[in-house]
Amino acid sequence: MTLNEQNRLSEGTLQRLPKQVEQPKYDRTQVRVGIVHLGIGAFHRAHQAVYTDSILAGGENSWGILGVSLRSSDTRDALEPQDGLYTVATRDGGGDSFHVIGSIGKVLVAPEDPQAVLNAMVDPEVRIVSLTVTEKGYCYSPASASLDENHADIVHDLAHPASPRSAIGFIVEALVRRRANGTDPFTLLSCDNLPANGETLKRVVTRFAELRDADLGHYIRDKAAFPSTMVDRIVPATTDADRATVTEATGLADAWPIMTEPFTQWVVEDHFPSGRPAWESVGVTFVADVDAFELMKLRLLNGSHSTLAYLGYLSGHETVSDVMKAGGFSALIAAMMDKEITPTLPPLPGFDLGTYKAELRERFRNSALRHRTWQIAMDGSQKLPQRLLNTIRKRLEQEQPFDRLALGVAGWMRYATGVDENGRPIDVRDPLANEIRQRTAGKAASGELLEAYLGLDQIFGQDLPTNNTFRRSVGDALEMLLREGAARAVVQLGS
Ligand code: CS2
Repeated sequence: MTLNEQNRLSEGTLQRLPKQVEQPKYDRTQVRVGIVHLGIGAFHRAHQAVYTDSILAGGENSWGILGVSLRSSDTRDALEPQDGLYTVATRDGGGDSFHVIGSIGKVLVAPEDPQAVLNAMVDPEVRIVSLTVTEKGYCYSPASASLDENHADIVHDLAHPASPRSAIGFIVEALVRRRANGTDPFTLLSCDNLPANGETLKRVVTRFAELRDADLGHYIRDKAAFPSTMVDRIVPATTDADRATVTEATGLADAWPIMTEPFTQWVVEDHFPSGRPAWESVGVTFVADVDAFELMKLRLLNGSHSTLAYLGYLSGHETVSDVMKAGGFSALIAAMMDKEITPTLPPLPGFDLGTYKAELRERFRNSALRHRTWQIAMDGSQKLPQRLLNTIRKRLEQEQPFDRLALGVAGWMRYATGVDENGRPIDVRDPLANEIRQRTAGKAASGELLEAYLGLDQIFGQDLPTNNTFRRSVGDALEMLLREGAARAVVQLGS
């Protein structure tokens, strides 16, 4: 179906939705913006925007979301003609359900008009600025999680603070303007998959502020709140086939629907001095300290995901559910979770970890979701430390083996060389892709490749490259991958 006003999802066509499609039951014209969200991608629209839609439906109308794209105009171009409305399709073996979400009003594209974004962030009614800008959006060095002061966007934003490019630059400039107006800071809510994501955001934001002016650094450190969060929902990139499915089911064309799984979880540190929606009434868990939840999720879910993505891609599988069906993978992941990751996790009293892990593996098997290994494989240099390397550090401390985690790391090393097991090019998307290609060019032996990678201290830090146990374990795994191929290596380590 081609998109035109008559057949497209919008305020004007909502009444045509079949009754099994849920839709906003509140008056959207009465909703006021209370949250500015930076990085209005699919994950935010499947997660925080859905919880907030339920808040608006419950009558709290001062928590509408204004979305900001920091780079491309795609999301705005898709959602603006739809009055911000979009469909969330929830899929599993039991069939699909559809829900039109109305919590996002306007979407701004930062590079087109940075002042409009700053004006929105300065509005005293805005009490929360939330972020899903992915790991690389924090402009930090992944191993140390501290601001990369040489990052091109940071250099730019320090030189031109009034017209920033990075999320960090926008946040600090907006806080400066609020302070000048006598408006309290907003609460900063990181919803990215980083350990201690609130602390990390605070570290990079205050460092950036300090570089602008020492007093500003103190002000932000003392006055702004940065609660940490654990976010979880699997959200594959939307395809044209997904658009067709949604159009057929709802009768209305949607330029950017979201496909996701039934599972959703959000655990948040309860520290919002300027107020927050009653998200606990719509399924969000508020806790005093989110760290143990975050480590559990990053190491078990994301660590397994990345391992499945690299080794699965190299074995020729397109989606995570295909990988889970292939020989040895399910056993590898189960053994990695139970034997290597679980002993590194801090205790979570009352939490049933066994059920959590079994559910995770079921979620990976959801074949109604076509979650591509290539999608998860992106940005490995930014993901590896918190997903696999910190777990390995803990295993080293415990003097315990970590062969499967090492195979995951070796899988990334093999993948990021940019050539697959049949000699075909891999489209490696990673901020360090070029540097890696240059370092590894012409190196075929596992020892040489390992050396080339371990020189990347922004990923491996100072400690791992000089640790003999680490070198041996990852070196052996890489050697096995190069000799046997990923599919056979997985079978060998899968018990
Ligand atoms: C995935 C995550 O793309 C990736 O790297 O591991 O996006 C994952 O699907 C989410 O964290 C699930 O909550």
